[in-house]
Amino acid sequence: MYTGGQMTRLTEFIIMKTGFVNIFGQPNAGKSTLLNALMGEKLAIVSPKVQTTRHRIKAIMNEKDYQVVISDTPGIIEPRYKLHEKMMKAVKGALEDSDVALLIVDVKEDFATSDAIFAALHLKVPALVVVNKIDTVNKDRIDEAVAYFESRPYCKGTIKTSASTGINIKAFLKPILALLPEGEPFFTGDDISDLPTKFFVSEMIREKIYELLGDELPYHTAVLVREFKEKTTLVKIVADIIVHRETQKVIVIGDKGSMIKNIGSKARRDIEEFLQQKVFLELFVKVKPKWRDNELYLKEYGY
Ligand SMILES: Nc1nc2c(ncn2[C@@H]2O[C@H](COP(=O)(O)OP(=O)(O)OP(=O)(O)O)[C@@H](O)[C@H]2O)c(=O)[nH]1
Ligand SMILES: [Mg+2]
Repeated sequence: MYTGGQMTRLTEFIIMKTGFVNIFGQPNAGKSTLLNALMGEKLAIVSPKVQTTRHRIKAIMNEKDYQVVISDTPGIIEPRYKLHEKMMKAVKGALEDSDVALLIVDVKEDFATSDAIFAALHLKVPALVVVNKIDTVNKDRIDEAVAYFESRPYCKGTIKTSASTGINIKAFLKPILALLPEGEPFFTGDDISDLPTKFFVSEMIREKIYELLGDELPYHTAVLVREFKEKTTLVKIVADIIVHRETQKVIVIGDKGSMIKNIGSKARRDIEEFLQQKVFLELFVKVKPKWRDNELYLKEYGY
């Protein structure tokens, strides 16, 4: 019996572990830091303030034997503005297409609050609890977290990690890959995200606002990239920083423009690193009262 033809064909099948692995948790638990650590690249902005991430950010991890589409999501909160509702819609979207859920907790924080949030997700897919920030506590506290979450009905296992001090990616992915189905890759080519460059540029500017401006102001701010032009020697970018009130505009501009200059030069450095190109960045500040509750503005700013 001749089987040669079939055998050749069989080797063409790509059998790999594939699926959507989505990260959920309270604000500030380290979701974006974890995504960046797994990707080995800064795709999601990070800050010590809560509610930094406002979108679902999909990133694609490609290896010979797996394709994991991993998503960062906004921290789970009770919505107070339309903007928050959009953020929670992004969480819901990620819940719906998860193959595996990564439920992340800051090991320093009280476990019951995260537990209530995770239970309320009513997950239909297997979940692993990521016990994060283990660099900040002693071993007893880590053991306590593991024992607590392993007793919860939604939890298939725990992963202890410190997303900000370095991750062993292979070891981290092992229990996740074990839960993923086999199939064909969802994405071909070598894109590492489904989001456009403009999105990452506006996020890098927003990150500097979180870093440099006081408590409330970042939450009243959006960034809109109005122009993105690739010239021969550099990329010209024009962006608006949107605030609610004139008084906030004054703060963002700063004394003789010192604050906006600082935001601009810090953001420019990150954007140049990201694009691997020289950047000319021009920033403007615009006042749009109550933009967080205005459908039209929210849409315009990418929410
Ligand atoms: N010490 C320590 N800090 C961490 C670790 N992971 C994250 N952080 C810090 O925790 C803060 C919040 O991290 P993010 O990644 O922005 O948290 P997030 O869950 O994405 O927050 P939101 O987007 O607001 O929901 C930042 O200051 C991080 O540097 C960790 O493993 N150890
Ligand atoms: Mg985040």
